[in-house]
Formats: sequence, C-alpha cells, structure tokens
Amino acid sequence: MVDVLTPVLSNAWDTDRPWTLESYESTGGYGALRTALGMTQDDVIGLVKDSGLRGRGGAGFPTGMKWSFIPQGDGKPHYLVVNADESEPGTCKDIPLMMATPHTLVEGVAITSYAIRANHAFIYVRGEVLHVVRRLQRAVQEAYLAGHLGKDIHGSGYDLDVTVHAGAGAYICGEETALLDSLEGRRGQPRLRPPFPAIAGLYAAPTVINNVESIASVPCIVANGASWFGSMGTEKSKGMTLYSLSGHVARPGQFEAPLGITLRQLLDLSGGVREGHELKFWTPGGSSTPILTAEHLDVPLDYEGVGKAGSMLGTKALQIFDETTCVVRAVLRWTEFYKHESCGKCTPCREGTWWLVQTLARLEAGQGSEADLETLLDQCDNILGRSFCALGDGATSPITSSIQHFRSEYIAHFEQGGCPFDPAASTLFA
Ligand code: L3W
Ligand code: SF4
Repeated sequence: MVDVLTPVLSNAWDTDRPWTLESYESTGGYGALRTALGMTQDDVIGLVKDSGLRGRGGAGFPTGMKWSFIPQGDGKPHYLVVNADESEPGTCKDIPLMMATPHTLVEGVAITSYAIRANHAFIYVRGEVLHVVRRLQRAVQEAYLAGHLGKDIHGSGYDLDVTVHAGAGAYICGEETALLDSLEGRRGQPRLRPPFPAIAGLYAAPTVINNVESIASVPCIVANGASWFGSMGTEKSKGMTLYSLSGHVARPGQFEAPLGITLRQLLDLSGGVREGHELKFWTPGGSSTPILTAEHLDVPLDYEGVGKAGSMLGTKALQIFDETTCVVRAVLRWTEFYKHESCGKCTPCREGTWWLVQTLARLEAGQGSEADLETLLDQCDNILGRSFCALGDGATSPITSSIQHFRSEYIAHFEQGGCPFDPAASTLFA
C-alpha cells in the first residue's frame, strides 16, 4: 500500500451532506475568500503562480500565468468561465467534485474572479448532467444569500454575479473557444487562436477559462499557502489531483493523490486489476491520449513523466483494460465517438474520422489486409497536425499508439478472418 497524503479536494466527500453551505462553512469554507479579499488582486495572482498550479483540464497550462495575461486597466469587462463540460471518455472527476462539494468550486470562482477583476463568472456545465446543474444552482443561490456572492462581498466593495449555464451535450463544447461560442448562443465550433481568450474571449472581452478542478484547487492554496501546495507532487507538476480509474479495476472511482504517483500505486489503492486477470493496456488521460501498456506501470503520472513515455497526462482518466479486451474493438469504439462528435468545421477531421471508422471496422471484422493498416496510418497522418482543433489530433492517438504496441493483434484479425477475442469475456466494448 502506498503512503498518500490526506485528501484535500475529496476530503469531505464521505461526510454527511457535504454539498450544503452549512457543512462547507463548518470546516472553514469561504475563509479563503475573506483572506483573498484582504489581499491585492496582483498578490492573489502571484500566490497562485508561486504555487505552481497547472490546468487540470488536459493541457496543464500554468494557471497563475494564464490569469496574468488578462490586460489590466483596459476599461473592458473581464470574465471568468469555468469549463465544466466534462466529456472526455473515461473522465469522471469534475462531476463528482461538483456533486459532493459545489461550494469549493463557487469559492474558487469568487477568488479567481476577484483576482482577474471580473464581475461576472459563468459555469458552463455539460448538458446531460442536469442533476449537477441543479446542485450548482442551489449552491450559488446559498452563496448569494450568505453574502459570498453579489454586491459588496463581505464589505470589500467587490461585486460578483455567477451564472450556471447548461450546454446542449456536445463534446466539442469542452474545447474552450467552442464553449465560448455556445455560451454566446451560437453553434459551438472552435475559433481560430490567437487571439487566445485571455485577450479576446467571451463577447470579445478578456476571459479566463479554467477547468473545474483547477478553480476548486484555488481556495486551499489561498488558505494554506503556495509552499504547502508545492510540497506535494513533483518539481514541475505540483500539488495533489483527482485521478479517475475505470474499466477492469476492482474498485473503480476517483482517487486523490499527489502528481507523480504511478499506476502501480493507484492500482494498489483501488484493489488492482479485476481478480484473475492482468493489465493489457490503459489510457493515462482519456481516449485522446496515446494508450500505454503494462510496461508503463511505473511511469510517474505527471505532465513530464507521461510525456516521456510517449503519451499525455490529459484529464488523468485512467481506463484500465485486461487481457480479455480486443484493442482493435476498443479503438473502433473510441473512433466512432470522435466521428460522431466531430463538429464538421474542418475537412481533415470531418471526412477523416469517417474514413478512420470505415477502415477500422473492416479490420475489426477480419476483412482487412496489411494494406489497410498502412491506409489507416496514412489517414491518421493526414489528420494529425492538419485539423483545426485538438479533437482531430486526439482521434488519431488511440489508433497510432495501438498499432505501435499491438500491431500483431491487428494482423491476427485479418489472418483469422475475424476477431480472436470472445466479446463476452471482456465485459467492456462487447
Ligand atoms: C494565452 C498563449 N493563453 C495557451 C491557454 C489556452 C488554454 C490553455 C491550454 O486543449 C487538451 C487537448 C485535449 N496566450 C496561450 C494561452 N494558452 N497558449 O492555455 O491551451 P492548449 O492549446 O495547450 O490546450 P487546450 O486547447 O486547452 C486541452 C486534451 O486536453 N484532453 C481533452 C480533455 C477534455 C476535457 C473535457 O472532457 N471537457 O477536458 C485530454 O487529454 O486533447 O490536448 O486555455 O487558451 N500564448
Ligand atoms: Fe471541428 Fe474536428 Fe475540425 Fe475540431 S478538428 S474544428 S472538431 S472538425
């Protein structure tokens, strides 16, 4: 068993009704907001910069640095937008966090908005999770009534309004600029960057967009200090974070641990791969990140460690597959998802994901040939780096990485004229 720190973000998840304001305040909740309001905005930004907090939504961009890009004294309104459109396959950390302790997010929103001099913040929630929308709306209402939001917060002279907005259930709206278009009432499609949202975001005004977990990490940094946060994790990937484990694992769920923990250690915490089976492949950060294998059990799960192993930390969504899973079938299912969710704006992704599915389906059915494998790699080559946003690139990751690690399994399909796996044995992708 590994020695992990006392959970921070998930500390109250098992307590009685942790989502209520009463429960949150009873453990010091909103104390960090009072502290922040007594500091200058620049000092709050400096504190978050010093903590080393990096974006928890997939890219790991330094949070304090992003905030410091917001122009000061420009006379324009500034906005904070929280990306709560959690949809990356396997990712299930933001929704549990918002359900269990929505006030952690609301307090983080208030502190961040104050720091970037925004008077209106939006929480853009994935459309399918209406229970989360309702829980957040209730938390925001409670925070207004208690004076944590609204006019002249705690006598500081600072005003903030918070709007909870439900999306309509499109994966692409998790891409930050498509999210902004959707929030403005248009069809959600990515915008050209630059300009980045920090310069021209919501309604063309300077906007910070951060993931739920990033913003929810802010109150504990203000309360405990930058060096406390930096004492966890690794040199370049600091702090604790939420990992989601799913698939063929004994106890799936969310596990909070310092960045840099390994999958081997997380499997110790979660009861291991399901009994009687062994690890075959896994995703470090959702299906958009290249798959890894049992050889990578000791890779440090931080931005640098996973990068060196040829993948990305992404959303820290560890999907675990044992030896009963057909990798070709798994990849086909993910690719069907990307084809369905492609917004259609650019040709390489719109047409390319369609072709990927056609080729993969033929291979999976055992009707392909070695030439199809080369065609598949060529199709990926024509999408990667040629698409307008990360969705196109992400669609190629499971394909190229699975061919790299399991080429012989693709070959077995067309040599045997069908899938060599029993779909019922895997329980996943059956
Ligand atoms: C100002 C600059 N701002 C970068 C900002 C930028 C953004 C952040 C990161 O994709 C990844 C993707 C998915 N001036 C700036 C600047 N910024 N340069 O920094 O930007 P970027 O482009 O590195 O990444 P991204 O567009 O945010 C996110 C991967 O995450 N992913 C997907 C996750 C899906 C979810 C979900 O379900 N909602 O999170 C999983 O791995 O493939 O690579 O804010 O504006 N010069
Ligand atoms: Fe839309 Fe795909 Fe192009 Fe992104 S890569 S803009 S999702 S078509």
